[in-house]
Amino acid sequence: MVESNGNLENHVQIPKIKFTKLFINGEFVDSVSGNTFETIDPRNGEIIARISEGDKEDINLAVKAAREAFDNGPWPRLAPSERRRIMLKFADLIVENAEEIAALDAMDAGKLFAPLKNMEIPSAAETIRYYAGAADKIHGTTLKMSREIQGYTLLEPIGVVGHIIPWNFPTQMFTLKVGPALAAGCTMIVKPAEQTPLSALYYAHLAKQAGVPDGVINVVTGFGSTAGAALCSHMHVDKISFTGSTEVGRLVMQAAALSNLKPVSLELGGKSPFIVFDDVDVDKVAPLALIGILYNKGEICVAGSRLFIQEGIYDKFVKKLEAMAKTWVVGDPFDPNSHQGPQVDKKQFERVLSYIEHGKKEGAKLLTGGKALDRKGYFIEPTIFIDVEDDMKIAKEEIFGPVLSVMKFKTVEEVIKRANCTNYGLAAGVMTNDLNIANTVSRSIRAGVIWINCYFAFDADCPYGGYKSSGFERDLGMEGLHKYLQVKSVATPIYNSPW
Ligand code: TXE
Repeated sequence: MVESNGNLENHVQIPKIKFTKLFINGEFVDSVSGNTFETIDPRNGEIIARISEGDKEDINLAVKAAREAFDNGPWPRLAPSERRRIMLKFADLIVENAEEIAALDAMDAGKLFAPLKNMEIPSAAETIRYYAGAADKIHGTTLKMSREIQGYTLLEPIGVVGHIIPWNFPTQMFTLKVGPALAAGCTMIVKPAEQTPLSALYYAHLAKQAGVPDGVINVVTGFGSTAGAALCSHMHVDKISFTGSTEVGRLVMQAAALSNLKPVSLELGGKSPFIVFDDVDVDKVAPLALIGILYNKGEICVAGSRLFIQEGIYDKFVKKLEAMAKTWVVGDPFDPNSHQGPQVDKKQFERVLSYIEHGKKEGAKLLTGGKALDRKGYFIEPTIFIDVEDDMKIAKEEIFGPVLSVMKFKTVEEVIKRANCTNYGLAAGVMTNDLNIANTVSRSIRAGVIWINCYFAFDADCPYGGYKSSGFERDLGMEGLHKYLQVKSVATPIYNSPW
């Protein structure tokens, strides 16, 4: 690992923070209590800004605004092509402001500035465009129920949606939830993660500028156990779309069940297997395996955190990983040389370090890394454990950091069994040139996304989500739209039809 200490001021202008208040009914407002909380820069632990702390009363106000906008406002009643036009404008504004938004997410979440600006934010705008294109293609079906009865289905917006989003991809999470809900004609309240409130407030401002009517998108910043919980148990919220931890996913479902039985969709944690067979080109696949765990400093639900390598290439592959990890640059996310920034906050930083300690104690062999960087901020060395056993804590639990567990296997049957031996089921990677093995493993792994000879292949059109404790329902693709729609069946008699 190499540490970067580049001179950052030459690279990027750090923006002034413009939006720090709740966004309710088209206005930036203080929280009812007047309370604020600090959002912290993980590069140094310093305060970036104080943000309004929304609580139950603010959620009530936001839901009231969203309810009114849904029940009586223009958005669900607009011609779909008009919704499309406004959404396309919103996407254009995102692209125009990509540099500023990238700087906000980089500062708030410790994410690398360059990939944010050049890839993640443009792709988030594409997600809005994808759903803008879908807005006027939401069709029901016609049903010939019998000679005497004609039927059809209407796809209607589900209503007021609560989106609860995490901190690891503040931009992507905002757009992949807000985009389809807007296209469907819903109104919504977004509760961003307390660690990363900045870009969500910025997006609210851009959406207003694009012409999204007041009350359609509301953003309530604040904590999960207060604002988030109030949203989930609100009687006038029609749906919750949640991305976060499996533990909180359970609470979300419980709150939904105990209030108005609103449907929920959950995208939760993962412990995804990255499986490498003997026949691959090690020089090509090893970099993919490394990126599979270290992208976004391991703070990604689909991280390939369990690396299974077939015995014939195990030693060679491990050597290659070690060599690459030595040149991996950890440092300031604004430095274009950095490959990895700091963990999002002190809590996650300590959590990851405690898993590393567990790995050492459990007897896994440390190949690289294993500690924090000796500097301010929440930086952790890229850490690779080899000779990991399936039942070790580091092989079973989601670490959500730059920590890889490497395991050796012999046969296809064995690796399928071991890969599936987890409560999670979000993603898997299968690296082989043998088509039959690739197809067999893909069919056999109980996970929502399988990548064959690639990893992190995302697209707005490609649904993703989990099996088992990784959650249910899908984000992205047309599946990601349909969860914001209700199906209404309408039937009517036809008299004297000869057909
Ligand atoms: O998640 P939380 P945390 C996993 C990852 C990580 C761990 C803990 O393993 O290390 O979860 O992260 C809101 N009612 N993932 O503690 O608490 C909260 O305010 C309603 C995987 O940050 O689940 C935030 O907006 N909402 C994941 C969101 O839930 C509540 C991404 C996520 O926070 C709430 C993040 C409550 N009672 C963490 N409590 C992924 N799938 O990508 C909290 N929240």
